[in-house]
Amino acid sequence: MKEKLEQIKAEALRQIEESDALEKLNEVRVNFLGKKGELTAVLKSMKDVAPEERPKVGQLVNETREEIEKVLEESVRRMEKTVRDAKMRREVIDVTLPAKKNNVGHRHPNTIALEEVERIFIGMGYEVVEGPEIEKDYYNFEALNIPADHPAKDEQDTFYIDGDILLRTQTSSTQVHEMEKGRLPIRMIAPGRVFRADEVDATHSPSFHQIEGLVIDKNITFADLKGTLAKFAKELFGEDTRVKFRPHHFPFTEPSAEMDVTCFKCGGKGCRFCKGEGWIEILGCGMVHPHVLEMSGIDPEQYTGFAFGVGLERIALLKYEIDDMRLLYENDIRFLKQF
Ligand code: 2NM
Repeated sequence: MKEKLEQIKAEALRQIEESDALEKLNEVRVNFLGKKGELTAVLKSMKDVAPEERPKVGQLVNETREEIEKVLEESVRRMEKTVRDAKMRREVIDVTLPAKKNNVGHRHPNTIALEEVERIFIGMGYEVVEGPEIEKDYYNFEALNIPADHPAKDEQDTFYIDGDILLRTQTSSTQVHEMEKGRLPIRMIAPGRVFRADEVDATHSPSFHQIEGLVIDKNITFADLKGTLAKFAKELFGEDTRVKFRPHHFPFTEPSAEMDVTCFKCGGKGCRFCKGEGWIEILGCGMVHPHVLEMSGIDPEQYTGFAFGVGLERIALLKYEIDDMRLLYENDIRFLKQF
């Protein structure tokens, strides 16, 4: 019996020695110390041992069990430490490394300028309306009183897609859609991307942005136009800004004008910024042509209105004193993050 126990112990220790994983050690425990294990089998065979020998054999079995358990515990502890050490090495974090910089973007100067213009007109009760960039010839030209032989319709100025489908050259087409809905009065601005077949230079791009405004109601006069646009200029460029209207021509307004603002750098005295003029041209405007109203189903005997158009890039360039429009489109972070 003693020999048998020695054998079991030797075999258990050998298997413990050979184990290279916690699962294997557990197998050894089950095989030798478990309910159906070898030592338990020895205890069960006690009935074959002479009664006076039993306490002695029992003690031997217990000693063997304790020895195996002791070695097993040690092995388990050693193996757990090895596994833990390996995990520590694998998951090492260098807390002295500088933290990753969180690069938060911000609005493009065009967007800043657009939101500023929108804020001003929303404050005066205007709605912001967007329309399609692809338009029918009718909405871009004909409904705006621009005749078939007008130079703006030339293929050199307009991107045609197919026959009478084109990329809008102004956002007035959005105003026409709004007038056609027949919901009066109208107080709206139409911001958006427009397209013209221009070569790229410091002041031109084949794709740029416009904000056009339209007011239609009973008894709207040129005085409303002047008051509204003077207020707009003061909000945008400062309270001291004065405005001046010069006669102009647009097919869709009559009379038409261009509006200048006093240079916000020199206050009108003349400086490098305004090229010594004291004035800076800012937008085109006029009273909506009666024929334009009529074509969209509005009775010009009952209703009158004014409209204006301003280039978004022009405002962004002026406001942020940028001298080349291309900078707005190159997406150079070093440039953009200054605003
Ligand atoms: C401008 C200048 C003057 C304009 C006209 C209209 C409409 F749809 F009512 F006829 N919308 N925008 C207009 C008038 C645009 O841009 C320089």
